Amino acid sequence: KTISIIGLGYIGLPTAAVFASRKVNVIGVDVNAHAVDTINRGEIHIVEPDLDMVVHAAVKEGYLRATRQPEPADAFLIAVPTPFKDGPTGPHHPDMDYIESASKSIAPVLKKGDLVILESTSPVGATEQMAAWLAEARPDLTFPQTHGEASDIRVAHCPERVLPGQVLRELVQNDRVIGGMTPKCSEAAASLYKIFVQGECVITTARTAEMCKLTENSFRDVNIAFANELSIICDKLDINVWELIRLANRHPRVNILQPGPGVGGHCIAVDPWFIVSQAPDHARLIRSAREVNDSKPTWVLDKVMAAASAVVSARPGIAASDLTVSCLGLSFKANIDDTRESPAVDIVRALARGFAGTVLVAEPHLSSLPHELHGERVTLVPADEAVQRADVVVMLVDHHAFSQIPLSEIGTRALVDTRGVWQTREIH
Ligand code: SAJ
Repeated sequence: KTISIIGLGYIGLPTAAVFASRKVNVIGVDVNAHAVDTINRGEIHIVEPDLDMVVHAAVKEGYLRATRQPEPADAFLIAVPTPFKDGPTGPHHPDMDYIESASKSIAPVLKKGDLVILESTSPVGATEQMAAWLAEARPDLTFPQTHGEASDIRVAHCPERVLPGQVLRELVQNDRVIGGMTPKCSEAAASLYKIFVQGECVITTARTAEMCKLTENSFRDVNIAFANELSIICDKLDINVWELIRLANRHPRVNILQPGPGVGGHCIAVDPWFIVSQAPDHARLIRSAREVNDSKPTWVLDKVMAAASAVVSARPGIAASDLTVSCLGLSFKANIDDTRESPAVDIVRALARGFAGTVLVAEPHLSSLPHELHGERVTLVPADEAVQRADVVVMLVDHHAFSQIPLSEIGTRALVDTRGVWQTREIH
C-alpha cells in the first residue's frame, strides 16, 4: 500500500511521518519547493515537538519521500489550508481554492479502487464538492455521488483534531470521526487510520463529520468568549475574575475556561466563521463569540494605555514618552513558539505604533522578533530585563518561564495581567 499526503504542513507532515513510522510507503506532495527539499533531507520546515526525529527516521529508512508532483498511490489524504476569502456577506467565507487545486492535481493519477480523504477543516458540503471536482476531471472513473457503493473511487472526510504542541501524541490517541460518502467509503477510511490510530474510529456521514469539526472549535470559541466577556464585566465591577471563575467552577456542572488577551491560532478564530457563513441568520451566538474574542486585544490595549496614563499622572514631570511598557509573550498560547494569528503580536504591534514611550517584549521561545513585528518600534529582551526596565508590565502569554517570576519582582510597577498569572493582585 502507498499513501500520498497532499499538503505537508502542520497536519500533513506529522500524519505522513506517523504513517511512515508504521512502515507504510508515504509520498508527501507539496507545492512549496523549500518544504519538499527540507523534508527530503530528513529535516522539517515547521515547529512541533519531536517531529524532527520522526521525519528524520522515516526519510532515512526510505518510507517517506516528498515531491511537488502527485504520483499514483492507493490512498490520498488532502491536508491543505482552508483560509477565508471575501464573500457575499463579508470577509469570512471559506476559501476552497487549495482543496480544488489539490483535487485537480491528483485526478490524473487516480485509478479504480483508490481512496481519497479530505482532512482539511471544511465547510459543510466540501467533501461532496471535492468528489464532484474529481468526477469532472476523471469521467472514466465512477464516484460515490453518482454510483454509491458501486463507485470506483472511495471518498471520505476525516477532520484532524490535534492540538499544536501535542500533535504526535494526539494523532495516535485521539478518537477520529470518519464521514464517508457511503458506508463502504467510511470503512475503507477507517481501516486506513487504524494503521496508527489507537483511539476509536467513529463512523458517520461526510456532512456530519464536516460539521463536527467546526462544532468542536466553535464550542471552544464560545466558551472562551464567555470567559473573556466575564473578565471585562468583572473589571468594571472591581472583581477578580480568576477568583470568580475558580469559585464558580466548584459547582459540579460549571466549567468556565480562562480569559486571555484574545483568541489566536489558525483554527478556533477561523472555523466558527464557516458555520456563520453557511447559516448567517441563525448562527447568532457563534458570531457574537467571534466578535467578543476578536475585540479583546483592543480592550487590553486600552487597559495598557490607561495604566501608562495613571503612571504619568502619579509622577509629576514625567511624560508618556519617558515610560517603558514591557510585554511578556508573543506566541498565540503558552509554551509554544507559534506566533501566527497571535493576539499578543497584535497588541505589541499596536503599542509600538500608538504608545509614545519604549516598548520591550520578552519571548523565551524566540531568538529574534517574528516577521510580523519587523520594522516596528519594539525590542526583544530577556524576561528579567523586560521586568526590570518596565514602568508597566503587560502579561500576554502564560509560559511556564513567566509563571515563575515572583510577584515581588513586579513590585509596585503597573500591571496588566491578561492571563491571571499573578492573580493575587488586581489586574488594573
Ligand atoms: N485560550 C484562552 N482561554 C482558554 C483556552 C484557550 O484564551 O481557556 C486561547 C489560547 O490562548 C489561544 C486560543 O484560545 O490563543 C486557542 O488555543 P487552544 O489551545 O484552545 O486551541 P488550538 O488553536 O491550539 O487547537 C484547537 C484545538 N481544538 C479544541 O480544543 C476544540 C485542537 O484540538 C484542534 O485540532 C485545533 O484547534 C485545530 O486544528 O482545529
